[in-house]
Amino acid sequence: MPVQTPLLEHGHLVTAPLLTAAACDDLIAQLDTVTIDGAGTRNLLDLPWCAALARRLASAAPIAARLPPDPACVQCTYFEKSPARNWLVPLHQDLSIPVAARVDHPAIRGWSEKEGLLYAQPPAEVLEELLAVRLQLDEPGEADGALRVVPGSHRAGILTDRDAAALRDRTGETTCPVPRGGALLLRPLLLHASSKLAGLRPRGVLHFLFGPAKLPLGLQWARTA
Ligand SMILES: O=C(O)CCC(=O)C(=O)O
Repeated sequence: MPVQTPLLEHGHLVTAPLLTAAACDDLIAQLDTVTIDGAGTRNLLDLPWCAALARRLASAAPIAARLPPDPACVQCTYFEKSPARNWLVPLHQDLSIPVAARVDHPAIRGWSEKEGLLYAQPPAEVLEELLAVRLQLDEPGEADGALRVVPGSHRAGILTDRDAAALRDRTGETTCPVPRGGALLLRPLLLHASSKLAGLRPRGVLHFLFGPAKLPLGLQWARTA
């Protein structure tokens, strides 16, 4: 029986550590060999260690209980903030998914290409089935640019920028500190934002996206693990 609360209610949930500090150190060492342009890189699922980690996370109890039947990991992005590579993201929902090929359907919009992969924006019903798992690799600092979310906003459908800001102003934001090796689970439609790092400690996050292995509307995932 899938567990939904409080994810169903608030759209986000922080787990206890799923990985040890030594396992986080190993991942940081692996990531040192990956080229990162800008805020992060999106195509990590091609790497065998990353696909293996995705499968391990999918079987961890707090995550397994919240995945759809027949789940697949469909993307892994590394987001790194450090004093040398500092950035912020304004309030948004994650609307784009990586797909194998273009499908002409009026309900599918926002076609784009990033790092050689094709992305589409499917309707809200498809996005509602997805779960993002953001694994915290570094010891969190006080001023580490943690994600801020607007609780419950994942139930409001796809929002315009204006409606998103109005909902944030009405509801308020919650900051989501995550322990090292723990994960922030969130629904991609949950409004989220993050500030620049204010301290000196880096913040590395592996952002996995899980969904049902099969997509509707003739869409196919670009890759799965
Ligand atoms: O890692 C962050 O601070 C924000 C990343 C982001 O924009 C996202 O997960 O959609």
